[in-house]
Amino acid sequence: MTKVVFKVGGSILQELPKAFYELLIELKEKKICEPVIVHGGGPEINQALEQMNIESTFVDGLRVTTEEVLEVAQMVMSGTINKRIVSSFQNQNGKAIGLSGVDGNLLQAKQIQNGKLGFVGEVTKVETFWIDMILDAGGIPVISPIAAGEGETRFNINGDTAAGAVAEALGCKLVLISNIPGVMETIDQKEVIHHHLTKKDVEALIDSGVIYGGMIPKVRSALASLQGGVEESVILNGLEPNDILKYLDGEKVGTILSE
Ligand code: X2W
Repeated sequence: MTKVVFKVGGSILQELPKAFYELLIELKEKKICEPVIVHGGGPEINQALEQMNIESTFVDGLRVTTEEVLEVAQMVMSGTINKRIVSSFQNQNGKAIGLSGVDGNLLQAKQIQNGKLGFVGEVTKVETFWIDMILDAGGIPVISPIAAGEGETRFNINGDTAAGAVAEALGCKLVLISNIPGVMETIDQKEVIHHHLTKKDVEALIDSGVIYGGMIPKVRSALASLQGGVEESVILNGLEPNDILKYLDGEKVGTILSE
């Protein structure tokens, strides 16, 4: 059965309807595809750091990760958020297994930018064995983007690049779950969706102001997933789970992004 990686970012998590989890369980049960979840958690890490009075800064969208920040990122993503997603699946009678990239060396990583960002890494290897094992046993893997480095080192990985790396390793599609139908543009007072954009198109649309505000981080995150190594990723609306079904049926929904 074909696998599909679904990236669920921290900002959409609270909004996802029960129907989203139901649909993914159904896709698996009906053997339409094997869902694999990779999640983020940026906003909740921010909140936790604030509560603990720990400062955190970003360079080009990546969180500068000190040892202290890493512990909080791991706590929030591999603990709270990962288990919340697992519970949401299980609440709909799905079988979900949560794990972080550290478990079984699922995601192996090395430091980037000579340590300028602290414990921020890029994925060098994905032990797909564990993912396949869970899938074969009838489970839905739910993966948090903390990765294993040399020895006991762990790295904080951007959720989108982690999802891209997992999709690349599995040789499968990557769906970025969003709360918009895709990249929209108003032409002749009508909202149209751009169904296919390259990296260049995206930059041009940002420059011309068509892609603006909250849409910028969304497309940038889609581009970041391409850096994870996947050939193309698609932005779909998680608030309309039927869009996922339509996409898998080959219908034109959402926005496909490619190099
Ligand atoms: C991210 C990981 C979480 C993430 C962070 O610490 O915020 C880095 O920036 P979203 O919700 O998918 O944005 N890691 C290195 O990517 O969360």
